[in-house]
Amino acid sequence: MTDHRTRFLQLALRAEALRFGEFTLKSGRQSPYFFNAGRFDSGTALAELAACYADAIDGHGVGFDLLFGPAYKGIPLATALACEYARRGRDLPLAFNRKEAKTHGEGGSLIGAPLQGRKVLIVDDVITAGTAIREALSIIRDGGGEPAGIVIALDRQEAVDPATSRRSAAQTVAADQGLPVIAVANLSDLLTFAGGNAELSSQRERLLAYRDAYGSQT
Ligand code: OMP
Repeated sequence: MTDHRTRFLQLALRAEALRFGEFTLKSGRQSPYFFNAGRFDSGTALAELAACYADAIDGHGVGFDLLFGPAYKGIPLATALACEYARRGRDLPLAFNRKEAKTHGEGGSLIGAPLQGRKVLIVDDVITAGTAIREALSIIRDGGGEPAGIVIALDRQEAVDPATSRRSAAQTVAADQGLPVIAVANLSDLLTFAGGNAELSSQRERLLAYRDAYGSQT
C-alpha cells in the first residue's frame, strides 16, 4: 500500500474518524464501519489529513485550478487542502457552498473564489452511493465551473444496486461524468490494513461479509 493510504488509515483510527460497530447509512444499509470526517477536529489532524489528500491527488496527476468543498464536511477539507498546497508552493483559489441560499448581503449560495471558467476539483469525505457527489457536480456547473475531478478520503466501494450491477458508485460517477474519482484509500485498503493490525483483525470478517453483500467487484 502506498504511504499516504497507510498514513490516512492510521490517522483516521487515531482520530476515531473510523469506527467499527453497527451503523445505519444514508442508503439505509447496516454497516459494520463508519467514517466520520468530522472527527478530524484539530489543526494538526486536518493538516495531516490534507497532506494525505495532496499526495493522492499529485500521485494521480489530475489537472485543476480551483478547489471546491461541498457543505458541510467538504468545507474544512478543501480549506485544509488549499493551505497544504500553499505550503507546497501552489496558491489555489478555494470555493464552497452554503446549504441555505442567502437572500441579503452578497446573496446566493456560493462563497469564495468565482467558479466561472475554472477547472474545479471537488474535495469531499466519502462516497457510498454517489448522491452527495452528484449534487456537488450540479452546484459547480450551475456556478459556471467545469468539474475536473473528485477527491475523497474514503471510497467505500459499494454497488448502488448489487442485484443488477457490481460496479461501484465511484466507478459509475467516473464513467457517467467522464471524470476521475480519486480516493485517498478504499475498502480494499482498509481490509489489507486490518489484516496486518492486531486490533482490527477481529473486524475483518464482518467487513468481508459486508463487502460480499454490497461491495463492488474491484
Ligand atoms: P453518498 O451520498 O451515498 O455517496 O454518501 C455520502 C454521504 O454519506 C456522506 O456525505 C455522509 O453523509 C454519509 N456517510 C459518511 O459520512 N460516512 C460513511 O462511512 C458512510 C456514509 C453513508 O451514509 O453512506
